[in-house]
Amino acid sequence: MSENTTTTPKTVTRPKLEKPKLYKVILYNDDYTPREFVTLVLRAVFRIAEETGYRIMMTAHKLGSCVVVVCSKEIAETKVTEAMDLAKEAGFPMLMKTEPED
Ligand code: TYC
Repeated sequence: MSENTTTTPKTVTRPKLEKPKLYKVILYNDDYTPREFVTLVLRAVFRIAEETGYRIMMTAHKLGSCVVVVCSKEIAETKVTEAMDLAKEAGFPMLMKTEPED
């Protein structure tokens, strides 16, 4: 048999790349934050159009909570901090939380 045969590998191994985890931003209803303020914050912080923001706000108002966006952990946490800082400054108890997507 020849000494200089070349062999082709039968299998190719690729390193498994972890899919980045996604996080939900959830808006919770309360009895004190004005509807207009919630809609305004959704527009200012999440760049959500007024009509969509109104629908998200009304869903939280009626059902108790609503998913605002799904994004990376870092963006979700930054946006929640920005939104809740605005609420705190204005003296409203508006609550948002991040939660890993299942
Ligand atoms: N429930 C509030 C009101 O009637 C409005 C509201 C909606 C507050 C959604 C928070 O996440 C919220 N003024």
